[in-house]
Amino acid sequence: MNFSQLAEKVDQAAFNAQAIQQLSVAHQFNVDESYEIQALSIERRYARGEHLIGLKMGFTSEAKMQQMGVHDMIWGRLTDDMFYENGGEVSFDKFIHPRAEPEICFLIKDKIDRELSIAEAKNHTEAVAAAIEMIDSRYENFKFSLEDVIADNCSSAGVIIGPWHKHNMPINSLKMVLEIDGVPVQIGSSSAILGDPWAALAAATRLAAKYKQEIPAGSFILAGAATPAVYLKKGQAVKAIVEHLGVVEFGTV
Ligand code: OOG
Ligand code: MG
Repeated sequence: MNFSQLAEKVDQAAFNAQAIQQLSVAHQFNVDESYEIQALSIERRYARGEHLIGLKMGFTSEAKMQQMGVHDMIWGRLTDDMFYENGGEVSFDKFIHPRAEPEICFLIKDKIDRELSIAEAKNHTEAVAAAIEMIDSRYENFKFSLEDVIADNCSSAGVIIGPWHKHNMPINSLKMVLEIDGVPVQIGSSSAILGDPWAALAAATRLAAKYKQEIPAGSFILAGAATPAVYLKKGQAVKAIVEHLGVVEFGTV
């Protein structure tokens, strides 16, 4: 199978919410090639009328790397089809086995097309917010290699963003809590994200430049989860509370 056929496989798995075997069981490809497969799978979404709304970083915390057994930073693309309003409902129809994780999101002010330092990245940022990412691996049992998960657009499935705050507000060492039905299920700190969530934004600029993905003005960039992700069920109230950044929440139906 060539890369566009592999891209079609992961894309169809996402589109039909039907899990598939890990690609790496039957096919060999390296990390750069897995980003090619990801780009081709996103092209299929664009062809269906979706558009890019931002990027997400993954495995930027020890907690996430431990949980998934993958030990390298990854990045994926977010499209408008994955966006849900804060306070709204998220229907399970589009998902296979969704999980939620508490995140920090950046709103980009000016287009970025090169690697930026943390200081430069701050200057390109308009605002920061608490967010919840929904991830939904297209692979059976949510199991994958580094190459598999990159090819699968890093399990990207949903993003819900809380109220925006000025970009110059301190975001280090903020307490981050994920609650389900009012019960805290994960508690972490924003400094678990590469020691400083801004470092995740700088890393996003480096990886996006390496793989020739421009970051448009107005994009959202997710810094990566501070805690392990939690499986969701229908009928739950899911909420992240981030110190100083406030609350982001949705219900599953
Ligand atoms: C891959 C996505 C990782 C994060 O925040 O670390 C990620 C996965 O865990 O399925 O989004
Ligand atoms: Mg994430």
